[in-house]
Amino acid sequence: MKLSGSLSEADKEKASYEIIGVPYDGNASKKGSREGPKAIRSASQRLETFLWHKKLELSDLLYYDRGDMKLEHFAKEKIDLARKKVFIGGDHSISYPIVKYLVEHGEVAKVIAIDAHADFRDSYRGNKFSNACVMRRIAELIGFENVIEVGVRSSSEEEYALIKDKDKIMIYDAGLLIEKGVECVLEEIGKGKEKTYLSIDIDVLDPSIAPGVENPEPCGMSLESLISLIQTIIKAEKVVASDVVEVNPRLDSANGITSINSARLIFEILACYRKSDKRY
Ligand SMILES: [Mn+2]
Repeated sequence: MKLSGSLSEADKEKASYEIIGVPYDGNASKKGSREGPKAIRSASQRLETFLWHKKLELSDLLYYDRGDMKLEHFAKEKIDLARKKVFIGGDHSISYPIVKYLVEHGEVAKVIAIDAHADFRDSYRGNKFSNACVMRRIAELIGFENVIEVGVRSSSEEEYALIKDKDKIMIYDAGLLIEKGVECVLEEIGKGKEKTYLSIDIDVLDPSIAPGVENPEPCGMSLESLISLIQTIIKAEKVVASDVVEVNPRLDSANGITSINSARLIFEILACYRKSDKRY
């Protein structure tokens, strides 16, 4: 099953954007996010392909869902870099090999993470590549000054001590977004010309609307605020790829609301790509 609105196999050459599932949860403590891509594709079928608020038909966005990729392929295979991408996780650890691949191919120099958690542990339960360490590994790879975290409302004291230094990591935490509104990120975002990767951990949403996650964190964002934040970022930055990670269907409510909200979020990302695309 493809994401709703995807071009058919026969028409894939027309695609401006590409969807890739990464069904991997090897670095999560609670397994199940490997089922995320399948659940999100299935949930997307339950939504209309006409986005009412934008008066936009999804099939007009010209994207192709190429199916799933194994994580190890990011080290071995050649990935077509001509099209902007959305990766569907998978636990958050998938962002590191993807970013590493894109950095090594000159496609990414900056990473913006939208997440309830800082994910800045050096190691978690003996695993340096745990989903709890992913932003630390990315910061070590691209430089701490090239990482921006948005929506954070949880970390250990040790992580906080490391990242509170403003010269190291720019953070717009959950409190700041509520106090100043999501547009406050424009103080920092959109100033450079670097190609950017946007990583979205679905647990940034409030657990009441995204219960299907490994680490639900109270007092999260509304879907409307998150969409508005993503629109602000994609309008201002040169975002070449995004991911939506940490959807765990095994922990979701019976109506699959976490997958439904994630499918909708992916539609919104694609619509933002199209809007910021000078070809249209
Ligand atoms: Mn998280």
